[in-house]
Amino acid sequence: MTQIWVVNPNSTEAMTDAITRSARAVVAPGTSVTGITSRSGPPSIESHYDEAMSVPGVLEAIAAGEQQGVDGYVIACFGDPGLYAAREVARGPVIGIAEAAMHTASHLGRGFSVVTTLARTIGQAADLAHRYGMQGFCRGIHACELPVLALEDPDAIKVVTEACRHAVEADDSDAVVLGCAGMATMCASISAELGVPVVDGVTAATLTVQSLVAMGLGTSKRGEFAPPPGGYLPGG
Ligand code: 5HY
Repeated sequence: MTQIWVVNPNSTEAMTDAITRSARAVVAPGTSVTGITSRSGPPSIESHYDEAMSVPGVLEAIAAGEQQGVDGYVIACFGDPGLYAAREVARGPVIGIAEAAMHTASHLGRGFSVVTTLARTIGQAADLAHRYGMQGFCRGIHACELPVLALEDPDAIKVVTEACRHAVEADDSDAVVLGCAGMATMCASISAELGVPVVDGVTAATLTVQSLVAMGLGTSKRGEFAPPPGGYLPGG
């Protein structure tokens, strides 16, 4: 049995539940998905400050997973908070939803648009596209101007769908990357409505972890992602 932990860096349990359902819906028999809610992250992550505050909770979760022999991890927040630090802690693969969604979208067309929550996070998404070598594919980053926790409102899907429609037209893009874990449950509906591939990072990252584990691949411990030399981990 392959054991994947999907770590929600924010502390909102309802969001973890929705994220976990999305991940469980796509994994193969023989893979188990456990949703983990950060014990110390902010209720939602929508600024540099929130992101920094979320990192210790992510690392604590990864450290606990290592003690339980977890095979791989998803960091289920679009800023990929603590991704590289988590790789130092984990033996198996650790994949962020932004990196997974962008890489997946790059296989589906010449260019994609990212649709995120608040405009203030556009710079962070642009930094990530750069960090992952996705500048050549990322044609634009757009905000729907809904805060993360408002995505749970029944009307939110209409707002996000219209933002995606606008993004595809404005950028002349072939695919959309959803810029928040809270949009995971909207993915199929938006794709059907717009007629272009819409990529949710939660499912993309979960299946990437599953594939890497199936190939017997884990985080390289040769250099940068070797265990942290001080050995200090949050929570012990
Ligand atoms: C996320 N925040 O995926 C990010 C997205 C954002 O709490 N989960 C959060 O809005 O930047």
